[in-house]
Amino acid sequence: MSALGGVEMEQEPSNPEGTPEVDVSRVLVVGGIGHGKSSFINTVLGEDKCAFGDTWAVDKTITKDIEEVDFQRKNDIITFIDTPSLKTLKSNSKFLDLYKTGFHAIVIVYSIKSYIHPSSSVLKEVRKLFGDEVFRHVLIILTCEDYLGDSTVDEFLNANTELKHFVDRTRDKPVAICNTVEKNSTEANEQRARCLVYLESVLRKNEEPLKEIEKCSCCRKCFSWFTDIVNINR
Ligand SMILES: Nc1nc2c(ncn2[C@@H]2O[C@H](COP(=O)(O)OP(=O)(O)O)[C@@H](O)[C@H]2O)c(=O)[nH]1
Ligand SMILES: [Mg+2]
Repeated sequence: MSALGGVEMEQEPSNPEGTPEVDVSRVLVVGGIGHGKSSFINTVLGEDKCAFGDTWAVDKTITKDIEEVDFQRKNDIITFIDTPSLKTLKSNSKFLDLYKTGFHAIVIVYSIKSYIHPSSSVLKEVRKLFGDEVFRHVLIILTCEDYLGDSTVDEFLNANTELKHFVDRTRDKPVAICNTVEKNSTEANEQRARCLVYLESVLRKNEEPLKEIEKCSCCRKCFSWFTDIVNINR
């Protein structure tokens, strides 16, 4: 079964307890502190479920730990996974458990606001953590569109070469949004719809989630066989 929303099912499959199974897509949301990860989730949900706040000046995260927020739709559920600093994820047991199950999409939230901490280290961290497979699963959300002023998204990308190179390897264009528009306004509803169209495009292309590759459990043995062979040949 795909991780897609909006797909009409003729007959709903059921689990052993007889309750209908619902498609669940897990969407990991990462990015620098204060770039608007939690606010982005709230924008898509249309309500403030994730705590957010202005702490960029002191590099302190409002989101203290991984938080899963379900977005219940007609035919499926999108579980957004809000995160604190990306650097802490490698040692976060909750993250490591979720990574074993896999993520259907990874949203990198990158702020246009120029004086905020740049996200280039985040792009490096993301590649280090997930490898080049990540490009198939990434959607880049540019927050603080309200700070674009008289420039365009393309001009912003051209001025940020590292981000531009990263974007060139992803399958979809970045989506620029403003998280501070009034919830339920026409503009807010248009933004939600746009984010979901792009997110679904990533989900549709990836039936298999991006997950941690199991390490060979016999590595110690393999290594001892290898050293034996090397010693025999001496
Ligand atoms: N002007 C503006 N402020 C934003 C935008 N997105 C987030 N913010 C503000 O930036 C601050 C940090 O947002 P938050 O979602 O907590 O960032 P996180 O640390 O990445 O989760 C908050 O005060 C938000 O209101 C945006 O698109 N425009
Ligand atoms: Mg947050």
